[in-house]
This record gives sequence, structure tokens and C-alpha cells, in this order.
Amino acid sequence: MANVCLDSLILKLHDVNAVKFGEYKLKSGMLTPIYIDLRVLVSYPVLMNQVSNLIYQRAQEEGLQFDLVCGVPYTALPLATIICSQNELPMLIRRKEAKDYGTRRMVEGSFRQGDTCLIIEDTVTSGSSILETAEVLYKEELKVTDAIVLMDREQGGVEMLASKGIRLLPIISMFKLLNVLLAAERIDAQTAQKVRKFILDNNTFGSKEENGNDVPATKKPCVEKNLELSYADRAKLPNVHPLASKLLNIMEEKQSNLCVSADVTSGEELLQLADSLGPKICVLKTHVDILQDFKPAFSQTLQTLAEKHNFLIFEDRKFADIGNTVKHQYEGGIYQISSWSHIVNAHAVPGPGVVKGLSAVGKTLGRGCLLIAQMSSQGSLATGDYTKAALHMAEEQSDFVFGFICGSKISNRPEFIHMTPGVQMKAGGDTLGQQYSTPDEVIHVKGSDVIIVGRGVLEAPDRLKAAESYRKSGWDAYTKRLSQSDQ
Ligand code: 5BU
Repeated sequence: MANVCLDSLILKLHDVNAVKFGEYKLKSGMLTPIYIDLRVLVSYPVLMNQVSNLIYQRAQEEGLQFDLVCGVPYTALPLATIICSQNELPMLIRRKEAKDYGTRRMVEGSFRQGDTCLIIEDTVTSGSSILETAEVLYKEELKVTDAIVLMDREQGGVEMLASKGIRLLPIISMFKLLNVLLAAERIDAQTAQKVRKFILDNNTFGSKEENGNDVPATKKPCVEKNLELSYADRAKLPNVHPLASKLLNIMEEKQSNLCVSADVTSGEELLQLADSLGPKICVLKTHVDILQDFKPAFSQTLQTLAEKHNFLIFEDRKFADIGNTVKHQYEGGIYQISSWSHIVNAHAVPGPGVVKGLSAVGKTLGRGCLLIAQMSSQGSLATGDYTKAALHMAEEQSDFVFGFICGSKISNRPEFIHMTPGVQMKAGGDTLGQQYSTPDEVIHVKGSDVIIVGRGVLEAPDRLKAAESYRKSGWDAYTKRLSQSDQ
């Protein structure tokens, strides 16, 4: 999505008083220095179309798969209508109250059990309105995996919904809005700062007034704030897994949250990559079973390079069998993965036994495991309840599981590390279902900790230069996230 286009949209929203600054008293009695009221959009058809196009464009860029669209009543309802009408998509209407006559349906429109519904929203504070709508849809046995919002107040909605298995994709963040209005001299620096502070100090659990307006209902301490601890502070947490602590310290020291996925088929090339990119990365990820020439000496040299450049090795083996089998797969065979890879990952599908089996081998060696809670591939089944189950499994076995492979932050426990594959400088995908987000989206918007980049680096004309630019983008996104939570 072109920034220019977003910038001009933000200015237009300001023009039509959809964004107001001053002192506004909310229904709760709380005073707010910013008021967002997107209900006025219905009076500006050109703007309505523009916003609807942006929302649909976002769904396409993300390669979202869905059968139906539902707007959160009322403000997002006409937006969903335009999107569905222009793109010939079936829509659902969620009733706020069941009719007291006739069918008593809470959801109007035709659908089949198991259909996936994309939710559209105008403004998100805590995410509770989206969740409320999702819960009505769940009762009808519909699936909800993604939601798109025009304006994110950045008060915890993305994280709250992620913890419920819904990925929220914001188009305009509050901080972006402030920056654009400040640059255009629509507001002064003092106002921008005041609003930033208000937003960060108030983890408002947005409730929708009957008229559909987004309001902070109660003031709660900013629970999201402690999630914005620095990597170094998280490394010192009492419950942190020793390997997570080591990784967080490496990240801080090398100013790198970049994991390069060294998906090459020659052992020699992989070792060369490890040596040349070593200074730029915190983790080197391997798929040892794609090497044509694996020899035990390979893993020894790789370990030496990991020590030399201070990075961790992550064999992306994706264990997915019963405990007894994964124990053998991890320890034995040709690769003897447990002897050289600091980190491995596992699917949650077999249940807790898979972690128990891996832990029986790896725990005494100081190894750790990431559970695959979500995947970057299109149509992945690791969503919703599955993601929640993986989260629960990790919490139950946090002496060996220290984090997740996921698309966005799914746990509020700062000792868990979130690592995200499917990253390139430009959002998009490949022809085999891979889907890409940008480093900024992954780290700053979605709250993950580590970007995993394969072809973005491997297919670049100069791999070292590409690794440096991913390192910098990932690190800048992290410092941006931190500085916003500090203000
Ligand atoms: P890419 O070249 O950046 O698309 O490579 C991504 C790597 O991450 C590749 O090794 C995949 O096997 C790995 N991966 C992924 O892309 N998506 C996932 O959900 C998981 C792993 Br789990």
C-alpha cells in the first residue's frame, strides 16, 4: 500500500473531522485528547470508496483466504457492503440484538458450517468489538482467522486478538496518523506528544457505544506495556528459559533480530554463508535434510562458526510424531540433530508427548524448542483453536518450550520468544503458497521478536548487503516499537 496514498487519506480524514483533537469527555467520564469518529464517512462517498478499496487491497496483499465478509456493526457495515458489492463477495450481517419475532437469527445471510469469515472494522482499541462479532460467528460454526481495521489505536487490540487466534491487520496506526498530521502541520509537536502519552498510558478496553462509536470504557494499567521490555530486560526475567535468555542477549548485543534461513543444498555453501553472514544474525536456521553432502564434520564446523560469530543454530526439523519416535529422530539417525542444534521446532498436532520426547533428549543438553503455533503458508490449518492449543501446550512445558513459530505475537508472557517466517522487504508471496510480510509489519505491527528470512537474502545479488538491510529493518522496527511504548 503506497504511503503517499495513506498519507493523503489521513489528511482527508482530518479534513472531514473524523479525527479531532482537543478535550473530549467520553461516556465513561474520561477526558481524551483525541477523538476518532469514522461514522461521518457515510457523508463522503469518495472517501468511503477509498477506504473500502484500501481494506480490500490489504486483504489481497496478505493473500487472505475467506468465504464471506462481515462488518462490525454499525460503522463498518457500509464499508463491508461496498467491498462485497464491488468485488462480488458474499456478505453477512451480524445483528446486535436478536429479533424478538420470526427467526431470532443473530447472523443474516447464507453460509455453510466451517466457512471462513473475514471481519472488517473501522477503529480498534482493545479489540473487544471484533472479538464480540467473532464470537457470534463462532456460534454459527463459522471460522474467523483474520480481521482488517482501518484505524488501530495501538492499545493492545492486535495482541489481544492474536491471543484469541485472530490476526488483526491494521491499515492506519495511531502513531502513523500522528506523524502524518504533525508533518503536515495540522497539529503541533506538543499535541502529538500528549496524544502519544494518553494512548500509551491508557490501555482502554474499547467498548462500542450503541451508536457504534469507539470509546475507552475503563482505565486499566497498560498490561501491554510490560510486553515492551527490551530484549536485554527480558533476558533477565526470573522464568526465562536459559536458551531464550542467551538468544535475547545475543540479539541485544549484536543489534540483530534476524534469523537467516540458510536453505541451500551444499554443506560447503551453507558453511560459507554462516561465516559471512554470521556477524549480522542472531540465529542461523537450517534444513539439514536438504543437504546433498551432509557429513558429521559439517555440524562440527557449523558449531565452531556459531561460537565464532555468536549466533544460535536452529534446525527447522518440525517434529510431528509420538514422543518415542521424535526422541530417536532428534538424537539419532545420520544427523544427530540434538548434538549440534541449539533450537528445534515441533508441531503441536501430536499433543504434549512430542515435547516430552524431545525434552527427554534435549533438556539436559540445554537445548530448547519452539512450537509451531501458526504457519506462513496460505491456507494453513494452524489457526484459531489450534493456535490457542499450541500456546497452552507451551505454557505447560515451558521448561523446554521457550517460544513459537507464528505470524504475530500470540503470548503476553515476555519470556516467550516469537519467531516469524515468511518475511521479505515487499509483502506478497511465492507460487507455492508462501506469504510474505515486511520486517516492520512483523516486528513493529505484529509484535513478533525475530524475523526469519530465506530467499530475501539468498536470492539477492549481494547476500551480505541484503542480510545487513534485513538486520537494520528488523532492528529499526524493534526500536520503534520500544520507543513508542516509552513515551
Ligand atoms: P523464505 O525463502 O524466506 O520463504 O524461507 C522461509 C523458511 O522458513 C523456509 O526454510 C521454510 O521452511 C521456513 N518456514 C516457513 O516459511 N513458514 C513456516 O510457517 C515455517 C517455516 Br514453520
